[in-house]
Amino acid sequence: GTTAIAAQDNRSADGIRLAFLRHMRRTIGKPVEFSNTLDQYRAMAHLVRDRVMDDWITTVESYVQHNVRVVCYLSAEFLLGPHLLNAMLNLGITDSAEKACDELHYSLTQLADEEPEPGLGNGGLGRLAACYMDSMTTLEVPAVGYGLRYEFGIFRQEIRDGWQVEHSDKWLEYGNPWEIPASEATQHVSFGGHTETTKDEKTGELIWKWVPAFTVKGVAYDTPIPGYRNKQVNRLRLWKAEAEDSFDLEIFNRGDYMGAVRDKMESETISKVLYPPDETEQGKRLRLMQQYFFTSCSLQDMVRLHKLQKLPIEKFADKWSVQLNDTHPSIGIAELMRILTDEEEIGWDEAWTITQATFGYTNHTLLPEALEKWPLPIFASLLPRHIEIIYEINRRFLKDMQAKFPGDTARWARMSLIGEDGEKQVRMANLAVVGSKMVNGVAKLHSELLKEDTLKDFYEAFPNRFTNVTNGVTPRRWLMLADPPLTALLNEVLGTAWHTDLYALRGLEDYVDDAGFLDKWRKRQEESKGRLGDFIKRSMDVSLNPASMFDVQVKRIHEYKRQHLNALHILGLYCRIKSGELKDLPPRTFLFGGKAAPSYTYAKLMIKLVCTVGELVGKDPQTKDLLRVLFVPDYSVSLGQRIYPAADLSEQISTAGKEASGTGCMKFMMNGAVAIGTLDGANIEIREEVGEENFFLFGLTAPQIAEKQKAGYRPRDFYEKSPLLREVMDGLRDGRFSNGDRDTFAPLVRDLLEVDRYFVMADFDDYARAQSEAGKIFCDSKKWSRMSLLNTARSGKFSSDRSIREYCQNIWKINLDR
Ligand code: 26R
Repeated sequence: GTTAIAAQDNRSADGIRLAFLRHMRRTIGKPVEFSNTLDQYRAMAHLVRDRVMDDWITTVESYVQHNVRVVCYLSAEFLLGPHLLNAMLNLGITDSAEKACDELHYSLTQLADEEPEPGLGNGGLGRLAACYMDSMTTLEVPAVGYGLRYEFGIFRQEIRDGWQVEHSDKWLEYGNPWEIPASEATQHVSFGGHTETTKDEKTGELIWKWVPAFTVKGVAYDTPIPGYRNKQVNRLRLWKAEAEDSFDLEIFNRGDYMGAVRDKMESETISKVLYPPDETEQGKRLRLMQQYFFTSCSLQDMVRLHKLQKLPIEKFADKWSVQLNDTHPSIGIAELMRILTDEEEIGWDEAWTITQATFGYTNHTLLPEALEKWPLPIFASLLPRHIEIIYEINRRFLKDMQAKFPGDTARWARMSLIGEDGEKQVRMANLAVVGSKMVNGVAKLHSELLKEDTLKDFYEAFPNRFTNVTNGVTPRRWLMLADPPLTALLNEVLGTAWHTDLYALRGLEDYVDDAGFLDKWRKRQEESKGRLGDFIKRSMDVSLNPASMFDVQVKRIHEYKRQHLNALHILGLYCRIKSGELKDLPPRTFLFGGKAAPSYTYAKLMIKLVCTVGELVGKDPQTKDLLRVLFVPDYSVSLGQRIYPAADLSEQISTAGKEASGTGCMKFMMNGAVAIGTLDGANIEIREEVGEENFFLFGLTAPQIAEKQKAGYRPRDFYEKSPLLREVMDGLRDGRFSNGDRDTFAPLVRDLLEVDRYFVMADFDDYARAQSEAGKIFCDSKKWSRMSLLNTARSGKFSSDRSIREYCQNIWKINLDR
């Protein structure tokens, strides 16, 4: 009836244009002819939000009505990327919005470029959380994402003279139309102080009481997450820390103005800024405060909603399935125990059963330095009640282990929640495993290594608790939004089923021997490269050759990801061109992007190395038409959306056994890039899907690396054996590539020849071999297009829809065909 017509009009070009003009007047408050592009973006954002909100209301109503089981995805990071075009895509209003913009003489993409990116994450872990929110909503899984509303997200990166310089990210400066404060959800979180016990007069049982030193207020900000064309909207609830009373009037009246605001400032520090994952001890206390703050707010929120629906607290685990995105929220296990025993007065055993049934833990890293451990003094002073609870969990747990593995004291010590090597520490991964019903890794190899190595003792104690869910990425953002021309081509030949069933891309295989189609495929790829070229010309004033091979490595800068291996290989090409050994190689454009943790000196030196190589090959008349090396600054979600579609070759070259999964590899694959990579993380499964003939494999395997490590690895042996590697390393040491500067890279050269924790020297020759093979095949454009097409066609497995289905089936026990 009439509502249907209204809804229709809502989504038409006319409806959008009128709504735009209305928001320009009422929300922005400007005559439209005086508005600038930022105003226009904001007006557009508001009208799109209105349309998301309509669907939100109906979703919430249906959840309450059906008393559904809810997934709570707890994550310290959500790296969402820009909302505007994504929300339009999911609502299905992009065409109407484009038409409305045409009529108003605006460009929709220009408006969209005004949106500051919410960079509330560092890399893979945060971006995975964002992809999973998209898929959960698209699959109609009732879900809430819980995290922190950082005032400053990941720093903005500038490259000055080849070095990384960090600037603060003021993403909230001009307001954020995508969030709505939820005043009813405000929580209070305590810290510090001490605990007391009293005896219950009737039962004689001990009652524990926490007398905290101070309390901080948690204010909820909700961002609606729309599903793909299904009128479903889930909630991302991010907590902002505020002082309980933002202003102490009494102190103020006494004339102590600074004192009056100090309390407010200190409380607000908790959600001030995103932590980069670096190894320094600095700021540990604040990081723990962040983790407890958002986890406690989130669990209290669940309890509040549970009671609002008049459900018995004993049934908590039937209603809520809480997934821990790495150990960062794992303090939640002790917090739920505290709420159930201290506040709800449930007995320990029942509380423990509920807690264990509630949590699932996903591990995202095997690097020992990234496994979180808190020094006991810091932990106990901030969370005196929780440390008691953890000791009690540990006492009971170790008693079980003593029964299970009699006499094996070394094993008990390894499994204890409290580490005693040197200074006492709380081991968060151990707590997460002990307090969860399921534990998973993020790719097959990673999950195996967890069982064989990192969490071996726990696997032997609880074999049924361990499983794997290979990561995935959302094809809505990473294919449809990132590459509209490719999307149009796929729609033309396959229809639209692949939007929500990525395996349907297999249909492309029918065209793998169709010369006409392969030609179309190649042209489309060249156009993508042209679009990236235009952007780089505009933003960096550098011209790229779209006929050259685009060879891309974008990801966080880290030794284990080995951007320096890539750079050393380019130096190898440079040397071979200079010596006349290499003549007719296809021109290549090497693109790098990614941020280094501010305190990670080595990673910053790797950026400098890439930039130095770029300058060298770009200036030399003998190489400048054959090799181009560009470090694109400030890599982000939106930059990724521009880069993936333009890539020919995808660099996935981590040391085998170190990259838990990797997800960039999946975005490249969907967009038709061919990978060069090691047998690591998701690469293994990508190669399995696409076929070994469509993947450039090189390098030592994880078992070979482990063996070399045990036998005593000597990187210098590889340097001595390989003439090319020797030329490159000698050149680097002697300043041949850096205008005679022998100092800058001396630490890097020394490390690679003496230590080389990540086997760069050992893998160099084989990497160069695989690279030259890739170069040869690229010259045969038909063969290359075939490989590229098969990569897209066989990328179905790597949709985050598949991952979420597996979580529902194996971990959350949610039935998807309701
Ligand atoms: C403890 C603290 C210093 C810290 C360490 C590491 C904080 C954050 C991290 C980030 C880690 C956990 C991370 O991002 N891991 C990545 O997770 C991706 C999603 O599963 C994987 O694809 C990727 O391989 C892995 O490195």
